[in-house]
Amino acid sequence: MAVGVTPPVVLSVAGTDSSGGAGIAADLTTFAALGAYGTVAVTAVTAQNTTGVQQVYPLPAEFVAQQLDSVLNDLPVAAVKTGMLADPKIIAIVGNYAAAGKLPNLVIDPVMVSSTGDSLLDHGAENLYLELLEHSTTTTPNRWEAQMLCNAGGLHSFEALGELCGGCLVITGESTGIDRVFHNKNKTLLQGQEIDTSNDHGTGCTFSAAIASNLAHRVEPLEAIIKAKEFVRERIMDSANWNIGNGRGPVSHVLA
Ligand code: PXL
Repeated sequence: MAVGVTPPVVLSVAGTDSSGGAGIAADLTTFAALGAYGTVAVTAVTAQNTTGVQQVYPLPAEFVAQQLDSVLNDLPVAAVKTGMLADPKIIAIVGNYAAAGKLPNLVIDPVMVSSTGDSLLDHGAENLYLELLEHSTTTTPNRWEAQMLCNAGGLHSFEALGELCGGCLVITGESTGIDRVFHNKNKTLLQGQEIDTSNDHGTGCTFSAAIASNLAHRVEPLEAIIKAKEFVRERIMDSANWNIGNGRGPVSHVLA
């Protein structure tokens, strides 16, 4: 067997999902599938399954900071993605690290609600996200999250939100399978097809983790987004007929 080359390191700042489909589990498997080495700073532990979120236990913000220090002080992190940040103090901590330039190629998935409709962010914390977005390379809200961010910031259009973001803004799922990207005052529509499945638990996490992996491999942001969208489409197709749990099942991350 040939000796391997060192993979780029990606950091996931996100919550756990006991059902294994979203959050840290989705991120680490996606990083592995795309040839990146995954590290984590856990923000919250959730008790959930495919039918819903039963309980959320945010970790102390200082402990999230300690995990960030432990990873960043040793490993050569090439890209970072944030998922569920759970509470305002954790968003503020991540914002401080981003402002200090410690979070390279930052992909922000502004997680607010789960695919089952359960809240994953303290109410009122949306406006703290707006400061964090200035430091992002790519931000990946779905259209409801994009609307909540606009409402929190008194922004009257998705274009205005795009201008506030540091890099690309991708608004996912605006209509069947189509995503809209705002970048440098340009707008690009990414076409897609609707896939007939209820197995979509964790697709948002997989998408942002794939973008971060591609950025870590030095792919340019727009291309990183396009490739990630194709990756997610393939993964959803692969698990479209899986039967795991009674609710919205997970997507396949690594099996081909
Ligand atoms: O898909 C959003 C998300 C992110 N992070 C965690 C989650 C979920 C959805 O369930 O559980 C931990």
